[in-house]
Amino acid sequence: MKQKKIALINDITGFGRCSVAVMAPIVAAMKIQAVPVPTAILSTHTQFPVYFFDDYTPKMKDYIQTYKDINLTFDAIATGFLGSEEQVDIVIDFIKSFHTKDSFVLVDPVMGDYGKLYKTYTPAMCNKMKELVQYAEILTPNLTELCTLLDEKYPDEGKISLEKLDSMCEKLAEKGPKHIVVTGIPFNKKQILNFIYNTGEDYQIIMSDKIGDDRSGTGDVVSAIIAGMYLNGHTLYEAAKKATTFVSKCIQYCEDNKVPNYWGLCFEMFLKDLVED
Ligand code: PXL
Repeated sequence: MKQKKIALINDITGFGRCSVAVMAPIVAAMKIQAVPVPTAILSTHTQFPVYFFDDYTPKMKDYIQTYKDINLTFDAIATGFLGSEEQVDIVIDFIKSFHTKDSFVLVDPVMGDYGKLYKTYTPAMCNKMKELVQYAEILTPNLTELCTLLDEKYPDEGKISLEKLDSMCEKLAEKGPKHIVVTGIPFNKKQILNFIYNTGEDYQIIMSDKIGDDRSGTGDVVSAIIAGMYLNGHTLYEAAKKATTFVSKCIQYCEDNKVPNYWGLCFEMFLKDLVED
């Protein structure tokens, strides 16, 4: 079988386990070749009190041009953290150049968490992200991102009904993405809800136990597993199920070993769970 390739358009962050540093090893465990396309280089992610941030926007066109020159092809394109508005246009151009009928685009609209946008996220960037969403076949927002993309208020304490989630996903799907997984929705003090929307089908849900506090980088682990599983021929439900089981195991390990929340998930300990024959 021909080995598959995925373009990871995302930042490279040294410490904190997020983005390419997380996604590349995860898809590699799933026998997929990762091709990073850096959007920014950071020493630590933006949830740390200090971080070095080098916006890679001015370099991206030349970087990507060489892939056009060698006629490189991808089986999937996954986008994550984007650092500037101009960068979104570069990503859209990348998708127009490399997306084929045999490939898919997953957009993780990394914008914020717990009802708040990240520090680097301006209202203009939010509008640009809405533009990018149109090019996604799979979208993996958290509840904050889902609300922001639809200009809706974040619900009090993150409490939201399944019917409301269904209608919000339907509204977002009209803009482009056929498949949406809303990840990590606070359900009650003990559980987390993951909501799966496939256009034209009934919604599905996956519940998982809430273990300790939220941990940064979790969304990147989830989107990598969903992209990899989907690329390997699994359904979105199977992909989301694998992602939630894997994440729970990693978080339990982090809790047991008192790993600080900002250090990301110790996914390295469980990579073998992702290997399929
Ligand atoms: O995990 C999301 C993410 C990715 N990249 C950078 C971040 C964050 C979240 O804070 O700061 C640089």
